[in-house]
Amino acid sequence: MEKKNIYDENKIEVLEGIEHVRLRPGMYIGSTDSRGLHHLVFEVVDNSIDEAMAGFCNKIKVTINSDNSVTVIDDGRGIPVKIQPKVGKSALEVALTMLHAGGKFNSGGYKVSGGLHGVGVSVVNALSRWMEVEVKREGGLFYQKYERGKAVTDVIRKGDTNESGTKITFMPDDDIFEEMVFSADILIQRLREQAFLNRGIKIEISDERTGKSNKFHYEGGIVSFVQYMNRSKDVLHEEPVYMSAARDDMEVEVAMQYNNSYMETVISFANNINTHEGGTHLSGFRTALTRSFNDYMRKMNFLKEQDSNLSGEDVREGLTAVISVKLTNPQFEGQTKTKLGNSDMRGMVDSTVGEGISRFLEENPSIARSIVDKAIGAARAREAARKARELTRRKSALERTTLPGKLADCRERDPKLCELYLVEGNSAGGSAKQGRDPRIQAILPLRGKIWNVEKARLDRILNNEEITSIITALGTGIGEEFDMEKLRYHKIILMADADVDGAHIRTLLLTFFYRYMLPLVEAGKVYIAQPPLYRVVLGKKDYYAFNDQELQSVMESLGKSKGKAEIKRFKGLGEMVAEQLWDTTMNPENRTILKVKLEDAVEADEIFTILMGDKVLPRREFIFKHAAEVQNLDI
Ligand code: 0RA
Repeated sequence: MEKKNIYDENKIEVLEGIEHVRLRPGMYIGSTDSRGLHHLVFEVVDNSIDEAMAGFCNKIKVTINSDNSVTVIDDGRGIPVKIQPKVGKSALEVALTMLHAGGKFNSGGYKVSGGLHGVGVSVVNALSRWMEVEVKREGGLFYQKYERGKAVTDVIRKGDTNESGTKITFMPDDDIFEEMVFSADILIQRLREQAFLNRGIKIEISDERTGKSNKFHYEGGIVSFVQYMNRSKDVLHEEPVYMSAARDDMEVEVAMQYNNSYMETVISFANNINTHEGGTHLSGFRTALTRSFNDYMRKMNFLKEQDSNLSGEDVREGLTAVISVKLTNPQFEGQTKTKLGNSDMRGMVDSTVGEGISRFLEENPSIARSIVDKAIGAARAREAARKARELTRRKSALERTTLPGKLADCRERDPKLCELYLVEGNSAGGSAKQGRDPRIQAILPLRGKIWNVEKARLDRILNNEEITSIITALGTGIGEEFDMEKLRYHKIILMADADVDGAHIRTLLLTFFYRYMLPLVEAGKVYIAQPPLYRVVLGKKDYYAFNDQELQSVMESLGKSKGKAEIKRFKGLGEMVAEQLWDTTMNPENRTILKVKLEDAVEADEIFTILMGDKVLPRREFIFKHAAEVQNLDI
């Protein structure tokens, strides 16, 4: 109520803390599902662990009671009970009923803030149907009960005791939680982890519903943690490497051990919170590990001058490690607020791990040798895997079944009636799309200079987008997997300009068909379109000629009027409008198409091999030999 007055004075309208927690539980504990339910237990346990970190508590007992309430008992100093003069209430009641008021003001420990942790027991109280607290302190046993976050009794002194500690029992409120049943396994997992992270602490969990109980106590701390994670693995060295440092208000602890698997298991914590998203401490660890190994390997000549450094992944293969840091003002960032942001921590971990690993490698040459061998093996395997991936990627591109976006398909579904035009150049592709018979003719435009980028190796062009789109459009697959039954068009017509680029494309495509789709060529399904070379315009009439000889006969046939005729030479397909292209080159009624014979393909392959092969001599010879025939051979 006092709090409300303060807010009123400041004219800020807010709900009183407890009410707000019940109205928006997600803001305080993340969710109201099973995750949120278990978070309640961890929140209470965290307080006991803080007490342990401060050096006042060494035993924590968690009980899942038969009625599904949970009890957490510790042997710490006990929550203070004295009346707080400012509020006129027991410190215990303030801690349990006012938001944040009970916060973590323990002396020796590190204040936990950020994330969903450290919201305080008052939040757990607010989300509980009822809660009972017993405090042993200052010679007495004190008790108070709450319902939905509000005190329903005074703080009662129930008796005398010489002991100290806190016992909290709570029943989650089923108005709030969708899931009400506690999982012993979830609690066990987390409590074991906390026992590893806080060396020496004794944590017991018992489940009254089943009568089972577990005790966790590890004098080895995170070294035990690493051994536990590696318990069913073959390790490369018996003792984990342990490194630690403390300065100012920061503490760093790292334990690591290699096993002979290929897994990397590196987990990091800041103030006992699992930093799933990593952060500065993890990146400091990784940098130092990679650097130390590479330095050592250079020094020992495991890496020669010409060898490149091992990657971080290589040196982490088979590594199990725990990084645990403690600091006063942790910054938690990232999607789930589990990424440590404090930049000081990077250097602190880097120097601790750098020194620690270097010393370990120097002092344990035979272990060092086995780890180094493993890392070198990892580097080789990674290179092999990369190559294999490249191959599969190539394969999957070839096996792709969705038709290429650039393909203007025909409507007819009977392959025997269908034709596919492979058209050089986008503008010609556009005219062809407009001019075609869309019922039976499909158009696939191809970029002009497919092969200049691909130089030398034909198998490399299988990664070429133009080539893969041809493969998917045809539907047959290639090489040994070629299947004529799946052919989607029974005429494949190459349509390219009558210039050098056009000749290149034809050579490339014929070579491709010859090497990867030979049955297609043998079955006579590949054709070459014959666009006209000349257009003769006389008044409103157009005549086309496909070569010089034809031009001559066209002119002769015009007789006397040939003086008025205008002769135009087509430089490329792109110069023709859609209608002209249809009339001269695509209309099945009057076009000429040349069937590609096997010999044509063989010749193309030879030309290709010489032009594109990496052997310089035959290529130069070829160019000299054909210099007279071919001009502007821009290769
Ligand atoms: C505030 C001050 C002190 C102890 C605690 C809180 C405390 C809280 C919890 C919650 C569960 N177990 C706990 N144990 C201790 C110590 C004040 C002092 O004695 O100087």
